[in-house]
Amino acid sequence: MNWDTFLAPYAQVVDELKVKLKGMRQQFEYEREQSPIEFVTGRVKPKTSIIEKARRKAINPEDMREELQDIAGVRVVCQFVDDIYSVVTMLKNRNDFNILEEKDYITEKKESGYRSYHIIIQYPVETIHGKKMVLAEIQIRTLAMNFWATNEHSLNYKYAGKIPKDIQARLKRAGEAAFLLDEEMSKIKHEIQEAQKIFNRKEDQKRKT
Ligand code: 0O2
Repeated sequence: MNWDTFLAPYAQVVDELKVKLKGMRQQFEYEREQSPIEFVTGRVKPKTSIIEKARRKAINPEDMREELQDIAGVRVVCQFVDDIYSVVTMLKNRNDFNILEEKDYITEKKESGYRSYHIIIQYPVETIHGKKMVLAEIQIRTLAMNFWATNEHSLNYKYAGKIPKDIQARLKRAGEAAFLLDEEMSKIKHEIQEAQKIFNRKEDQKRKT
């Protein structure tokens, strides 16, 4: 298989989605409204990870496009938990892709302690051979959930998926602490947003003078 040709439409989806989601954030800024989106990242799954995942899930190479949903992955990071659901609603109202599946790992966290909201979409990409429908995964999570997931991902890499039991237990406790942090911050969301508005106005004035 020619990997460059295989991955090209995925790279295009990631680039296009990043532009669109960052654009949503900018629109909130232009309209002087608090954006539910803090930042957006994206990546195409590396070849070795695709091969490893296909092997682990016993997927035939010719079925990879249909069976592997996260070759193209975009991550939306939010300040507060309810921002996640605002982003989900905004994504559902868009007409430029179809939503195939939603996974709410926030109300139902994973066994590892992982929390995040996943949306699997089917995204139309214009290629030189015509339109191609490409699967992509959008992960939406808070800064605290992202901090936890990034650390857990590093540990999984270090221990090749077999994190020692004592570290696993600590990670679970850290996951609960991160969620408690999210809940506490949600309770003072309006205070924080008021403060951020005042700060932004001051910064704006400084730039103009
Ligand atoms: P990477 O390196 O991020 O690309 P499966 O891999 O079978 O568990 P499935 O069915 O493909 O999962 O879908 P799921 O559960 O929605 O997970 C897809 C992606 O979500 C993962 O991709 C991770 O990015 C993230 N994720 C899911 N569970 C966990 C977790 O317990 N910890 C962390 N840190 N991330 C998680 P990949 O391919 O695993 O990895």
